Amino acid sequence: MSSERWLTSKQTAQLLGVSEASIKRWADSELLQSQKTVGGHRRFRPEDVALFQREGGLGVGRRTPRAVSVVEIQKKRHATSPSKAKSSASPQTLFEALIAGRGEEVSALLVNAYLHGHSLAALFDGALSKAMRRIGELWYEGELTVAQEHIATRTALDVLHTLRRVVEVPEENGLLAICCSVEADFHELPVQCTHVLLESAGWRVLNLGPNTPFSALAEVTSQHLPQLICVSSTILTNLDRAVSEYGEFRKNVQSMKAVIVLGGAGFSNITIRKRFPATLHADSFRQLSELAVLLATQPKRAQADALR
Ligand code: B12
Repeated sequence: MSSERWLTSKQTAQLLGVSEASIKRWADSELLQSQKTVGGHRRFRPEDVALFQREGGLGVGRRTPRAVSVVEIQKKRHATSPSKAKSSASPQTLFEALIAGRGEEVSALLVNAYLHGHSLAALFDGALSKAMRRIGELWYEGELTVAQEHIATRTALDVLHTLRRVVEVPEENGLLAICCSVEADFHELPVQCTHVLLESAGWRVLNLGPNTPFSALAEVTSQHLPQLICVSSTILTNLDRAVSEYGEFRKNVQSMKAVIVLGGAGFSNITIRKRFPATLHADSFRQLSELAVLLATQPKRAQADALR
C-alpha cells in the first residue's frame, strides 16, 4: 500500500465533513470500502471516497431504494427545522408498513424523517411507539393476529439495526452505558431504541437485551463499571422479588456512582417508582437523550438535575 495514495480515517472524515467515528462505523459495516494496514489502521482510496459521496453517501442506495448522502445529512440535519420538514413519519403510515412487514418502507420513512431534522428520541417517542401501541390495541381487540404483531415487531427491530448504521455518530465520549429490560420482560424494542439513542450521543453501549435478571446486570456492572445504566420494563412480574433484587443491585451501583435510568410502562406508576429509586424515572426517550448529553458534557449538573 503506497502511503500517499491512501487516506487515513481522519482525512476521510475531514473530506466528507463528518466525525471519524462515523467513518469507522461505515467502514466496519462495509458501506465505505477500506483496507487495513499491517498495523490495523484503516485506509481509504480517494476514488472509493469520491464514489461513496457521489453514489449517495451512506451506500443505502445500493441496498434500499432511497439514496442518502453524507453531505445531505450535514445540510439537512443542520439547516432544516423539524417543524418545517415535509417528511415526517406518520404513525398511521408507519403502522400500515409495519404490519405488512415492509421493512424498506419503514426504513425510508424513519431515515427520511431523521434526515429532515427529527431527532431519534422524537421518532421513538412519537411515530414508532404510537404505531406499536396501535398494534397492541388491535391485537388485544382481536383485530390483528399474533403473526401480524410479530411481523411488525421483527420489522421494527430490523429497521432499528438499519438506523444504527445510518445515523451519524459523534466521536465517542469515552463513557459506557449498559441497557437491558427486566427479567421476564421480552419486549425488546425499547432496549434497542435506548441502544441506538445512546450511541448517537457518543456513548459506547453494552446491550444485554430483554429478560435480564438484576443479578446478571449487577455482575456486568461490576465488570465494566459503566457511567449509565438504563433498564426498561414494559411488564413487571414478581414485584416483591424484583424490588428486593433491585435493592441489592442498587447498593452495588451506588458505590460505583453510576447513574440509573428506569423507563417503560412497568415503572410508570408512582407507587412502583418509590419502590425502585433511581436517578431518573424516564417517561420518554427525550428525557434520556437530554440526560445522556448532559452527563457527557456536565456530569455533576446532570446528576443534580436528574435527582431533583
Ligand atoms: C411487541 C409486543 C410484544 C412482543 C415483544 C417482542 C419483542 N421481541 O420485543 C411479544 C409478542 C413478545 C409480546 C408479549 C407479551 N405482551 Co406485549 N406488546 C407488544 C406491543 C405491541 C409493542 C411494545 C413495543 O415494543 N413498543 C415500542 C416501545 C418503543 O414503546 P413503549 O413500550 O410504549 O415505550 C415508551 C415509553 O414507555 C418509554 N420507554 C419504554 N422503555 C423505556 C426504557 C428507557 C430507558 C426509557 C428512557 C424510556 C422507555 O419510551 C417509549 C416511547 O416513549 C405492546 C403494545 C404497547 N402498548 O406498547 C404490547 C403490550 C405491552 N404487551 C402486552 C401483553 C399483555 C403481553 C403478553 C403478556 C401477552 C401474552 N398473553 O403472552 C406477553 C408478555 C411477554 C413478556 N413476559 O414480556 C400488553 C401489556 C398490558 C399490561 N400493561 O400488562 C400490551 C400493552 C398490549 C396490549 N394492548 O394489551 N408483546
